[in-house]
Amino acid sequence: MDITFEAQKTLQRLLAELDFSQLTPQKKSILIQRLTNGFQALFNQLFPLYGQRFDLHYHLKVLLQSVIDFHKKKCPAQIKDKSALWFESNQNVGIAVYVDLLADDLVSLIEKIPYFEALGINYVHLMPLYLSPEGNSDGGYAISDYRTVSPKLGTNKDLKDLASALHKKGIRMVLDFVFNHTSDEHRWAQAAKAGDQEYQDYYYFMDEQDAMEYNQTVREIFPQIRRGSFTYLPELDRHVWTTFNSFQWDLNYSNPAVFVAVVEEMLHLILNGCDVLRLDALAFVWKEKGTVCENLPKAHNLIKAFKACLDIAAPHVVFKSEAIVHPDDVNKYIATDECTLSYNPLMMALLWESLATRQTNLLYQSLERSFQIPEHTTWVNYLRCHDDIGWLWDDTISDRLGIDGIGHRHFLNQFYTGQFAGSFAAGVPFQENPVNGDCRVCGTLASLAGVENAIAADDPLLLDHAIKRIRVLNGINFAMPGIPLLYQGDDLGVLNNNDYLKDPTKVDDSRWVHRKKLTKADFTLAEDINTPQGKIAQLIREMIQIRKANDIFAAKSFELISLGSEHLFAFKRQSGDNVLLVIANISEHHVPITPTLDGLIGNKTAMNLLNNERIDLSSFSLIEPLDLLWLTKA
Ligand code: OTU
Repeated sequence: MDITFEAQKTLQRLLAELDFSQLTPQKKSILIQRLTNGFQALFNQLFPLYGQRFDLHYHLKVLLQSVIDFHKKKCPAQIKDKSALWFESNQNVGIAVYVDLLADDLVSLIEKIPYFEALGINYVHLMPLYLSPEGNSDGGYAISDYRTVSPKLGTNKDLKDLASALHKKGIRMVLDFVFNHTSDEHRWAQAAKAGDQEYQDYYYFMDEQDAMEYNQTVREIFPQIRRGSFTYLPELDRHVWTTFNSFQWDLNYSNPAVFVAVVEEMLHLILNGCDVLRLDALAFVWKEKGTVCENLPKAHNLIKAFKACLDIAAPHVVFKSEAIVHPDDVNKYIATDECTLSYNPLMMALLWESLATRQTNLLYQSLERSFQIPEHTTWVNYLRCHDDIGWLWDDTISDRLGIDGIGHRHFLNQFYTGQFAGSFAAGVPFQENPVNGDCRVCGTLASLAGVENAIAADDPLLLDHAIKRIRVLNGINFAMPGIPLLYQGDDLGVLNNNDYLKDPTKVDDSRWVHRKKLTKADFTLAEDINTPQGKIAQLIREMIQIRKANDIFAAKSFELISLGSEHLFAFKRQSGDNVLLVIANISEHHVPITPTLDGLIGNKTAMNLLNNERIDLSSFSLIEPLDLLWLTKA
């Protein structure tokens, strides 16, 4: 079969059947142009998924009609900067916030825009804000209606107004696209529960035997909530696939009607005015019996098909991948025809790993293998987010370094939950697996880096170290190629918060320890430079300003540099004659460097951008404890 010929033939037939009326002639011609350019890519991805379906033509017609109808609707004012490669700029600095934890609702969040501006933020990820079940909704990741904003946060109009207000200030809005599952209160799930066969086919309903077979090869994500990946529905005597909580039902993408329906929901999200869609839990979207049901090749066909729809319907929007999986699998989602942006969970986890071990070998070796991604795609670099930290690295690399993967992960969990003698960290375990002992870690940046324990011990040296650790981590994060992403409260040095233990809907989910309602007091504390919080807030603000003021932070050429010590991490960025050499000492000791730096910088003197000090490189050979340098030519 000639797939190009088939695609063109199908498109010609569809164009004759589709209803373009009500579109202005200009919109119609743009859309036909995009369809002509983009249909092949869509067809190429859908054919392997649904080519055997007798009704594929019907589904394609419904799909494209939805794209046409989308163009009849009005979007909020777009951002002025129309550069297609905006994500490569050093002006980008992001933050992830819960609407009701930073403000109260969408209307009051508009009042926080000056705070974003003062911090230098131009990319705001609003955590899920759609209608979701009362009580536990997995922090909003169980969606009951993609088209309706949660009434607790406001109205759809409020969200559009917020998008316009952000855009006016040059700030991009990021929304979640939670397409692996819906809540069990979504109208599709309700219909399925009521016995509607059409909607039961939207999910994975099966008998016990089948569920047991799948469970044999599928990883457990929330083992403390429930064993296995299924939830029994007594009223139907069926098991439904629930990778996460029992109220989050996985969508069945082997059914083309689900793909089409979810594209329609995606277009509704875009009507709110977002610039980036964060693809939640994308590793799980395709399932096949006898496999791990994660990162399967057809998951990529499916995501590329969504992307092809996006390119036809709303090419100004890009996808961000949220794959918290093996690094090789993380990278497979990153491509100009799949996800333009991706979280960088490998660097995040290994920065914490190196702080604990005071060794950077695993970080170096892992980034050497995985940091390079295709041209015109970008990492989103972060230190903390709303989720736990999982120790995901490639074990062939740790093996090569003589590190036992299982033992080392156990050590890291002990270390970051403060059970390892001498640990500086005050984290909390998350989802300990009773069978294999797996566990992840929660906590705010400040608490994990040692601020909480240092304050409790009233020890100025420990506190100094903790703040320097935060400086080192941020200094790497803000200087690596990619978009640095802050997590709400970490810019204010907020500590862990135990209020969730009193809330029955949150007590079983320790991620709430780092999801604190930010109060006036948190902001006031961060304004006082004599407090640890004030020092943290200031160092982060300064780094952002320096990053934005120097084009070198947009340089594409990137190289990891070894300075001859396992306690150091260094890298170099270069653009023409312009050089940035970043050196971080992740230990509490003075560390000598073996090579002289003038060769690396291409000059006898350097300037440390962080304090404007000139350094004579011929005599510079010692890095201070937990120090961080951003060196350029003086
Ligand atoms: C995501 O994370 C979200 O970030 C979580 O907040 C949600 O609970 C979850 O999906 C369900 O919507 O298991 O612990 O990549 O690690 O997708 C976090 C695999 C999660 C998972 C990730 C998921």
